[in-house]
Amino acid sequence: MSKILVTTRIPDPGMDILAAAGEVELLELDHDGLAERCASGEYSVVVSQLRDKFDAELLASAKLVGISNYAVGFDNIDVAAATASGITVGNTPGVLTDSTADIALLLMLATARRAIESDNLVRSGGFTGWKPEFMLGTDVSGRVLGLAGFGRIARATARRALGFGMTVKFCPRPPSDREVSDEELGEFAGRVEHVAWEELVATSDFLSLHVPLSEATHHLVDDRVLHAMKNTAILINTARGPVVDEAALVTALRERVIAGAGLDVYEAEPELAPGLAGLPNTVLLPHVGSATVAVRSEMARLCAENAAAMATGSLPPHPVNPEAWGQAG
Ligand code: 8YV
Repeated sequence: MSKILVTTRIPDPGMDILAAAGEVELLELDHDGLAERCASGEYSVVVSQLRDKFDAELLASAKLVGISNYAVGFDNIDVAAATASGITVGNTPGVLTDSTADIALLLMLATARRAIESDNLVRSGGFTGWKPEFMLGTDVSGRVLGLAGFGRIARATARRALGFGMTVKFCPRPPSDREVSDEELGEFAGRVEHVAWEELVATSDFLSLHVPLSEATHHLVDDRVLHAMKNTAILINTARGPVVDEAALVTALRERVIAGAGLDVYEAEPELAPGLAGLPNTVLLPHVGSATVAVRSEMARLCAENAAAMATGSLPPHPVNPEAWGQAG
């Protein structure tokens, strides 16, 4: 039986499922090492994470049945190239929706109400007494939240924002658009407004990004878009760093083109664009959208179930490209 290669240890519920499915080898590898192992024919499945880049070259020489990504996103994998090589890709949808939407709200509130600045001030002894015009922030209630994207996490964010008394607008596939049926709107029919990307950018008090990273969304928020936003607006990114031109964002924040940003993801993660860390009008988190004990365990279970299925000859329960199944050379 060929082995399962795990590039980063996942929580125990997942490791247990993998161990029951076959021989598991845990190896942290750089890109060349990963390419070499994938081409070796020793492994049927790789359990990967975002750091592992499966580009077209690696995938063309890979002798694998499947890749099980420990993430809902799969922009680290060239899925078309995987499909061409008959390699099925699995992901972990659904289980991190609420935790990531929580982080979007946390970033909105923390940025608007200056939570980190306030916390630093108290800790450093700067709280010398209450004053009427001290640490004033921005309301969330009554403001417009613009959602770029309208998938699971955007909807969970909308649900929360409506609870905070916000007006919610969305553009389902920026920078272009697409139809959204009443059926797809579901519980949101009559409660959220579908607008064009340009309108979303120009009218949002909070612009929150919920799009996958692709060629179409790379630098979706660039200098031009930042200048089209309100100068009182706050940008929230819990999606993928490269959706924002981070250097342009630093300039826009410094020059008060927009008022603030709450970020969980970065363009060259874990590196930050020069100047970003020094800006007071930002809240910066270390990619923790799915970081709760329960969610990471569930992700491990889904990821391991995908890997175990593929390693033992079945279509994974959460395939990204089911058409690749059974096509491995
Ligand atoms: C993970 C994520 O932290 O699921 C995703 O797409 O971005 C996060 O949940 C990360 O992917 C771990 O690999």
